[in-house]
Amino acid sequence: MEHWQGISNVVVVGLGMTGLSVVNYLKRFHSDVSVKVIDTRPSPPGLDSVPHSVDVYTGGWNTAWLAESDLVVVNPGIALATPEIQNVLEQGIPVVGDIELFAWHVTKPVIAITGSNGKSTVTDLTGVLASASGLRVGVGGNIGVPALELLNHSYDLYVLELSSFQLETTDSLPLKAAAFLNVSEDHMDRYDSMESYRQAKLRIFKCAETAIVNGDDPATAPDSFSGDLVRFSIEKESDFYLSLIDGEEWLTAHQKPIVKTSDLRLVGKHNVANVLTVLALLDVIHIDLVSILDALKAYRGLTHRCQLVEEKQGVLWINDSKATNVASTEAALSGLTYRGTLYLLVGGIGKGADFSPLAPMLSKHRVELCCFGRDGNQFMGLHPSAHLYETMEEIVENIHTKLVDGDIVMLSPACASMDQFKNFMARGDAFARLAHQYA
Ligand code: LK2
Repeated sequence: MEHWQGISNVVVVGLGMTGLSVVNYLKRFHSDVSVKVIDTRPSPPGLDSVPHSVDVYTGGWNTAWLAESDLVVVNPGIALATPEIQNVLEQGIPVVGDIELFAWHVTKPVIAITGSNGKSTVTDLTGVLASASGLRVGVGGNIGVPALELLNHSYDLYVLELSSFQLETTDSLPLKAAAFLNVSEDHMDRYDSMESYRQAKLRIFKCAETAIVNGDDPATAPDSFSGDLVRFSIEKESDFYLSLIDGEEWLTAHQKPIVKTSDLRLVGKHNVANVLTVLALLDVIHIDLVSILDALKAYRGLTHRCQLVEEKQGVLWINDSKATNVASTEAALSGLTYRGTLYLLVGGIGKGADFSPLAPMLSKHRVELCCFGRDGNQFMGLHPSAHLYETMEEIVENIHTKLVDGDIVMLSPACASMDQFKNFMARGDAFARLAHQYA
């Protein structure tokens, strides 16, 4: 508890699920500190659930509270570059995120995953398989349950998905193993370059015993690292790689074939890389890879990730709402085959991305590009078929009468959702409802 010495006033900046988890954690485990909350939104999500003993300031900043604090806990949605936060740092007051508080508290082994794409799949599957091996596993962080909420239960192992924003405010997370899956453009509204985005993600290795990196994406390797380095690759021989044995693709761990690609329900090269990472993570914490094979072969992937939500009269409706950047939509398109037309729904908050890499891919598809949301117009030049709409509902109302056997309607928007939805999950649910309604 040495981290808490001399701390009596804590200010939590930014509510929502994460902010609320910080408040509840402090109330439960540090009841002697005074907790205040600031959220610049007039009525932030989670406001009703804040305990009465906690003072809340909404609709702006309370600089007096910040100046009097001994510790500021910031939400991942708030940039450290925000002037009010910079001011706090200049006063010598420490600024941390929820994951740093988790790090100060946790005593059981932790593994963590970051990357531009695939981190939720790797986190979820690692949790599923570690559970199948008999461990009590707490899974959360940037997906599902906030990390601090996991501390309310007794687990043998924690598996955390960490975003670059969470890593920016984390200094001392002790990790048995940390995996960095890939880097592609995202969050260019918050980073001034790809390199600063990459550097944020590399912080995952700061206190890691083993670093698991992508042999096919050198940007995932730390510039310097004193622990064990483990590589996965689908292109070349590595610790964990895809090898061809008698004409069949096998996922291989330390030269030992573990599972055939054709025995996995997850499809696509990116998913092979995801599974190789999971095998590497489990191997580092000494889970017998043979014992989890049945569970691995049965795994079907995440909700909102290339999920078939409706199939009627030969028309497939696919929810890939989790595609919040360009590479993610590219991955969804790369494996897709169909007889008819692909109605692709794109748009939302573009986060300063360059969408032009989608154009050459779209040109290979029989596609009708349906653009919506705040930045939907940014997709209009990518394909001659592009139409601009306000909402997904408007799109489906317009296209449903021409859908025929062999067509696909897919939401894979390459954008964040918060212009029209609470998050990508709410967007995916809305799409699934439209699919059921109009199919
Ligand atoms: O950028 S985020 O890590 N996640 C979004 C993305 O990857 O684009 C998810 C997009 C979606 O559609 O769901 C992110 C995390 C937390 C955030 C955030 C973005 C919190 C937030 C705004 C944006 O507000 C918090 C309180 C601010 C006072």
